[in-house]
Amino acid sequence: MSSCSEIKKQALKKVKGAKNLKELDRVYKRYLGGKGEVFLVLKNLKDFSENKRKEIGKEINLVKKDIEEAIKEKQEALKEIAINEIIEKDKLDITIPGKKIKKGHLHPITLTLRKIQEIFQNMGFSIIEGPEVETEWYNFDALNIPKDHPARDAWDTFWLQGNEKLLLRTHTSPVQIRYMEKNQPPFRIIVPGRVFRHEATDASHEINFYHLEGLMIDKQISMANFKAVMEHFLKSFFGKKIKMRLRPSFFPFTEPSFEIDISCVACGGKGCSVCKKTGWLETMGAGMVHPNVLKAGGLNPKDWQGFAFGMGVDRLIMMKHKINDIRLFYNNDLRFLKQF
Ligand code: FA5
Repeated sequence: MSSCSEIKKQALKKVKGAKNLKELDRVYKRYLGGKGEVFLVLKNLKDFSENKRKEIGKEINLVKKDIEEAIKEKQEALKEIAINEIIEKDKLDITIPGKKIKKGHLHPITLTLRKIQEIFQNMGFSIIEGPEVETEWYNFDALNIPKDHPARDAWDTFWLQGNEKLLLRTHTSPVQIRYMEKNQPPFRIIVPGRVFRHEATDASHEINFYHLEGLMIDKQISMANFKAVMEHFLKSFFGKKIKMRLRPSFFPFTEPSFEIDISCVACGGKGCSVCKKTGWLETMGAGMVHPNVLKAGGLNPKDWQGFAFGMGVDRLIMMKHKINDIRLFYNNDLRFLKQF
């Protein structure tokens, strides 16, 4: 059995050297536990004479008290260290660069529609929408295309099953009539939207694509006004160097009618494979609104006149970005879409 002073010396040394609470607990058990060193001294007291018993008893109780105090003190210190370690581990380092969140972006058609809308809004045009499911009346009859008229052949139509009179609109022109019915001129509107045609798809034809219609009605709106509006639009969209020309054409809902061409964006008008050596690219149909259309919209052609136009948005983007297949817009191929 070690002497009391030896026990105290060893115990305090071990308390001091304990690196964590677990180690300290082991020290406690060794010296103050049920079968620890202090216990052994107390257990063996009976073997001593009364005087010696008193002396050792007093001494070992003091040793026990000192060890207890030293352990308590060390326990506090180790607890604080442990807490600081946890805080340090969980500490938020605001200087670490954040993780980049992968963001999607708008489809090229949406981006282009927004750009076109902005140009027309700056010229005072309002943006109007219409239904994609139309009646035969708005899509054809009201636009001066009566039943059995050969002009209907120009628009291969998806008729909705079970109802001969409903169809998926083949152009955004029906919104001309819908707007005239509810609004009194003067007005100028554009109508962006999805249209549908029952056609075989190829590099320049889709069955579902986008149109942007335009309509301006007032007392004295002329083709000169149209030319000015269109020239501003095309130069804003394609760039100042673009040249524009009007070419006679036919649409039942305009008289006179014309096609708008721009100088080829690929060769600048010299002639190449993109423009089929003509130097020109077709951008849209247009014309002065036919009196029958004004009448169908509830307006008197003697009081009002104006122009209308309709462009294929997909084809405009194809020209601008030199895209050679319209189907790329609808295939959801990220390699293509990420380029915009
Ligand atoms: C029309 O649809 C007329 N409503 C346009 C118009 C409005 C003329 C107002 C006069 C006044 P067209 O069928 O040509 O016109 O179509 C307009 C444009 O849509 C074309 O110039 C072309 O760029 C685009 N387009 C036509 N068919 C397809 C198709 N299958 N896929 C993609 N674009 C097409």
